[in-house]
Amino acid sequence: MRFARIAGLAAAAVLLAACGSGQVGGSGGAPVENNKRLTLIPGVQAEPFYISMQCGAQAEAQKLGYTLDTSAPQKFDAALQTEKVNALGSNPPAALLIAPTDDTAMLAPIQQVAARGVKIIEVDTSLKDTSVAQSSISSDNTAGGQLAADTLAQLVGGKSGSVLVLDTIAGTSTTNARAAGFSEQLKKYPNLKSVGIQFTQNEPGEAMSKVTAALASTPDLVGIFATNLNTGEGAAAGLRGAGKAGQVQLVGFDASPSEVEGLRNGEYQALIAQDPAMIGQQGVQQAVAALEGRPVTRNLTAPLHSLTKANMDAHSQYFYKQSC
Ligand code: T6T
Repeated sequence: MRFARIAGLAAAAVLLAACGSGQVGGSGGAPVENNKRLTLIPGVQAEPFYISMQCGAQAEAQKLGYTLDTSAPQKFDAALQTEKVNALGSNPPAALLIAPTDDTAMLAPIQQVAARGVKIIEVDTSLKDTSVAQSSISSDNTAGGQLAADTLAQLVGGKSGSVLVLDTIAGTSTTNARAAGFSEQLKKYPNLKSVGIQFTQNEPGEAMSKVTAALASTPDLVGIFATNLNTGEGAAAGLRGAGKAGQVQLVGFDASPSEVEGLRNGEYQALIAQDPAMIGQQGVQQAVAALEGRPVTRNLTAPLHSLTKANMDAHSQYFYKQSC
């Protein structure tokens, strides 16, 4: 039984916000008095990770006397997310909490909103360009990938074999960092050989096909690291379909209801759970600090939690929600 907790890292920098209380948002950068509106644009709608984030953000906004509305794209896709950003229009919120779906393609639309005086807070994913956001809150995804590699190596034990990594889309800062952290850490285990990182477009169906193909082409496959809930759900389905669930060790990321069920029934051997509600809560706190002229922390790291079948019921507070 193992329960690992990666504590939040300290602030990298402190910025002093330029504006006074709730005084931003308006076309052409014109201040709008008493703008107490916050908007959350997550990566995709109706996904337990972002629902949990929204729950944390909403509760905190209410506590601090702000409103928070959520505008989510139908798919995890930069073009669809850009439409949501552009739709903020000429009467934008005072601050935008956003999970950029692409670390480069989302720069221009977010910059345009920032140019109108809207405070930008990155939640979960981030842009490569660090000059636009006042604050970024996420898990330590590299460390999460490393933890997944150590966990998988422990599960496999002394056996030799191949390991597959399922990433989502190139340009997704979080899952790309998890895959890289995992691959680097795996080098510490000479009995385990990586067969590479495969992209799945964040589609469970694609992840399932990759696993089915890997099982056919790699008879010594001993483990899979799925970098998020969609890749995990696809991997679990692929293993189940081939009758290999529980034989090939599956370490997933996140803790969606389906993943939690899979952990209980032996399809996953471990899950690295994030704390999306805390990411949302801290995102709102940073937004409000920026709006009210208080110090803002440039980078905040939310904790990760390693769940196994043995410890999961004692840590059910880390399971993601379907509704608040
Ligand atoms: O793993 C989360 C999130 O951290 C990542 O950036 C994208 O995928 C999820 O939303 C889960 O599907």
